[in-house]
Amino acid sequence: MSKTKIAILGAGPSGLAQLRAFEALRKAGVKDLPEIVCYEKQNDIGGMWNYTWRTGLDKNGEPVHGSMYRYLWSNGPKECLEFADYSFDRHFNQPIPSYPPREVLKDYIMGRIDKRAIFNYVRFESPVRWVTFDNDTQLFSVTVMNHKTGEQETEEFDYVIVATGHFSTPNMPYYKGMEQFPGRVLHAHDFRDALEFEGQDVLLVGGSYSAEDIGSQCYKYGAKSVTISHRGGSFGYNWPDAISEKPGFDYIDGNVVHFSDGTTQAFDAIIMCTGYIFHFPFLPDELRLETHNCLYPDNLYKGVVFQRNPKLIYLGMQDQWFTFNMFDAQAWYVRDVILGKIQLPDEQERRKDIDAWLQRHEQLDSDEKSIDFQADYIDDLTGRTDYPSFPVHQQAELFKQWLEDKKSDIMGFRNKSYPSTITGTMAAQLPKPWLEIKDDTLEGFMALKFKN
Ligand code: FAD
Ligand code: NA7
Repeated sequence: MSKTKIAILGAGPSGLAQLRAFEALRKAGVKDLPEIVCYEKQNDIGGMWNYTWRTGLDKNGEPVHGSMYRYLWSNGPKECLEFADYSFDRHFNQPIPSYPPREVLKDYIMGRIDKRAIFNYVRFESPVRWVTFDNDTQLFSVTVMNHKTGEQETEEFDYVIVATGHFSTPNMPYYKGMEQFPGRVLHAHDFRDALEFEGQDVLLVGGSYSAEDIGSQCYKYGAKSVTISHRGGSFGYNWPDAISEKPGFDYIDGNVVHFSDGTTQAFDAIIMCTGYIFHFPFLPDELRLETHNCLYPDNLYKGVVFQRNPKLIYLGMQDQWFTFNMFDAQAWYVRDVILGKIQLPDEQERRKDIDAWLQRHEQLDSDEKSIDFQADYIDDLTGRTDYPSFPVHQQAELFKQWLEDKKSDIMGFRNKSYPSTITGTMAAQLPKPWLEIKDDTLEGFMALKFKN
């Protein structure tokens, strides 16, 4: 009998979790594991966590995947994303603060990966171009552009696992007058360096993470004023004097923005923090997940198995309170489904399960309940595999504390420390406030004299 073949699309945290799930078995001496190929558009693993100065197209003419920017620090406590089988203490040999910068978090995420083993599976600079499924052979054909050889390649697989992320293709609305605005109009996806906006009056459009974080960054790095236009209401934060909130806006006239409350204001730049669209240009209609950013996309059994074709898997498609440990929980579950250790119920039973989660999802009316919902979802998955159990509900409580800390001090929440739910160690404290620490490099951060 020929070996089962699996294609993993993307080597970001989700795709890597899937590779690790199989690698864990190989290391344990399990024989006859499936053959795996992971196609990655970039020339490295790490997905969104690879900082790139590029915007627009990459060196191969492919859309740049990265939306992360310089000076990005973790937006939630690191204790909420700590791996059960690889603690921060183990990686850094000392307690570090709860909110590390991007490079530090990336170092941690990569620390537990056996690169030599993982690199064997990954074909870099190989964006997936097209996927089809043949009902007769029950096989997928995956066509990729191999930029290293300059040739397109097609291979057949039993399973396809889509792990291409969903915070990369901008949702860019149009407002009348944008084309005549004299300053820069950019999407958060193309924001790289807050220093560009030093001394400027900046408008941020959006009411979620990107707006609040890029707004805070611009303030930290010397913007003259920061205004956040939030069509859905207010953040409810105590912003410093240079940051203010406005409702939605109707149009732009020259450099003046006309807000829906009748007020007007002139700006030097507009940053559209209006979120991202789910974009799978390599999938035909019958295989494509259609959803928006939410905690439980429809048509995914257990949040991962595509309802119309259970040999097609989607990882990490949820909006994310939890990230890395949720991807692990998904990857271990998917692995065991593929290996036949977990039997999928029939289509009708799967539908019932999806509907039960969707019903609960519809009733979520607070951040606290949403956090518990995602913690329950993770619990449901980990209970079905041998993934080391971890105190996901304790991590949920930390997330709730984080929400409170943001409300009481939006510019100071990153100075807080929380205990690890894995080792019990209390995080170290920053030696001075986050607002005053401008160097976000791994070396710069680790050279800070943390207080215990
Ligand atoms: P991604 O990291 O997006 O990886 C997807 C991979 O697929 C990429 O490597 C990409 O190159 C590849 N790919 C895409 N298309 C193709 C194709 N056609 N063919 C082949 N390969 C392809 N999470 C946190 O936990 N903490 C944070 O502080 C945090 N901050 C964030 C800040 C920003 C600005 C953004 C955008 C996200 C942030 N996140 C944060 C969430 C982040 O998305 C996840 O942590 C994580 O990166 C998701 O992993 P993923 O593998 O699902 O997707
Ligand atoms: P999100 O969390 O999807 O939020 C997008 C925001 O953009 C949200 O507040 C939307 O308002 C707003 N939006 C969307 N369309 C419009 C239009 N047309 N006009 C005005 N405002 C609009 O995306 P983020 O980029 O903030 O965060 C994504 C990830 O990046 C996150 O997980 C972080 O880890 C980093 P609405 O709520 O629909 O009224």
